[in-house]
Amino acid sequence: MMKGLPMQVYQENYINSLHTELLEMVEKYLTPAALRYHYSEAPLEASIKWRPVVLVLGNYSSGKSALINEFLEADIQKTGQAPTDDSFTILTYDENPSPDSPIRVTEERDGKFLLNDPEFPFESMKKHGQRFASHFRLKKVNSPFLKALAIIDTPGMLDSITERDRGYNYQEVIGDLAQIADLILVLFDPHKAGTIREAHTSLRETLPSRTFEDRVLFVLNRIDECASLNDLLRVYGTLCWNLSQITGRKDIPMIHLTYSPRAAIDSKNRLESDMSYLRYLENQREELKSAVLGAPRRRLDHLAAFVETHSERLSHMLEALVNFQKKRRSHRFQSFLAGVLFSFVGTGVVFSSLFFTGIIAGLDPAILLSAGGGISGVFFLIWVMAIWPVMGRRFQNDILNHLDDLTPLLTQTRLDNWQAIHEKTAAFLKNSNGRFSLRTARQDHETVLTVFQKGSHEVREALNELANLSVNDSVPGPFLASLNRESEKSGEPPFQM
Ligand SMILES: Nc1nc2c(ncn2[C@@H]2O[C@H](COP(=O)(O)OP(=O)(O)O)[C@@H](O)[C@H]2O)c(=O)[nH]1
Ligand SMILES: [Mg+2]
Repeated sequence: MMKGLPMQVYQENYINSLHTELLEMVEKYLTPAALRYHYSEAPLEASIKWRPVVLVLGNYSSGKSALINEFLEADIQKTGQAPTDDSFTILTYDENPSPDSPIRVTEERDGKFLLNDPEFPFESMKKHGQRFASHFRLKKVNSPFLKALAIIDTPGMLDSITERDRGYNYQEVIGDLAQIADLILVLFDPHKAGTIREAHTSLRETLPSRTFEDRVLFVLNRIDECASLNDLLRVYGTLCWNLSQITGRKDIPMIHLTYSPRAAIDSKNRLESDMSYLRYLENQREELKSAVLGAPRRRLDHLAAFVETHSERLSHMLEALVNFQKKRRSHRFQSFLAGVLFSFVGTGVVFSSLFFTGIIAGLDPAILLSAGGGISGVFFLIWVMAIWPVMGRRFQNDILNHLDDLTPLLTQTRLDNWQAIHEKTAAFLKNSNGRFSLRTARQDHETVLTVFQKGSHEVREALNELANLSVNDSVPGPFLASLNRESEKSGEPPFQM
């Protein structure tokens, strides 16, 4: 480690250089092949080269906007009891205002701008249409909290409103944003501690299963509205039960408990209830905050998983294409030979019939030879023009009908990968008519495979090293543990359940 550099700075530099390296790997080695074989329509890095992203989901009025305001330390997002804000808002940093100017929105951009500017990772979301575009915006804010990340505030999920009423497919939008996001907060409030099926389904469907657990954080918000500790525990229990019903798992995911003091100030029932338990949970907001601030670190994991997934899939696709091209080549060679044979046999048949009818008896051998050459040429031409293309088409259809035979699919991982690229492979073979260079495909396969085998390995080692460096990392502890830690500080007996 470099001497004289504070650990924090060293870590930041390490994260930055690893980030740059990973992006370069994608840009230099994966994207050219991905574009060439239509694995992807846009450069692969388009969705991941922007800043780390934190996506905030939850029911309407679960306090998403209020919590974000809490993080930003200013009233940037509108809050209110009724469904107040039906927009997706990207909150990102603006460093231009002088450091001592109050935290505020310094610039606003609308959806059309966001969806068309390649600087942002949202171009692929144009497909969600006009109605979505008009519910999509960006705010630049000079809050230090946003220095290294962007937050996406979302409209709440509404059980009563159908997809059609929104005018765009909410679940698909959430799915696309979730793929860009490095951290996803899913918020609940004590009043509706169970209605998150909509979010969960779209997250489950869009996030690779191995990243779901690392990327999603559950938050029980507005806990100041519980009348007592008992009430809080009841709500917590309900939420755990509902989560396990939805996730289908018995183990309970970690749930952060928090509330927004800014919003709680004007809460009515505050005086009537026994709020003493709240002070044990104050640290939860700080933990949540540092988990959110840890998004750049998560971005690295996200990137590493991204490189791993895409290099693995792309190399599988290339393996199939190389095998296809090899088969096509030997098929073409065989049909060429068949063509030669066909013209020889044809010429032989013509000659022998002419010979037996006596037409060519006594002709000069030189004339016979050139006539033979001409006839076999005509036969070969017939072959090339009429029969060869038919055989080629049959070969192509055969392959397309038995695409699974192109590569061995012996393990579940290979089966899963194949599922993800099967259609792309078929489409590429169909559109290119099988005309692509075997040499280039081989080289591309080698490059992508090296990225998958060596690159991913090196990245994982680097990430481990980074984990070992961690000072007081942002890994948040479970809520009861933090209760106990708090009581240790205050000298009071820890909670017993
Ligand atoms: N008491 C209390 N009220 C909150 C809290 N968070 C939000 N609210 C209030 O709940 C309402 C909905 O909050 P909002 O942030 O707009 O919810 P969103 O729809 O999820 O963005 C607003 O009236 C907020 O003032 C909280 O932690 N405690
Ligand atoms: Mg809101």
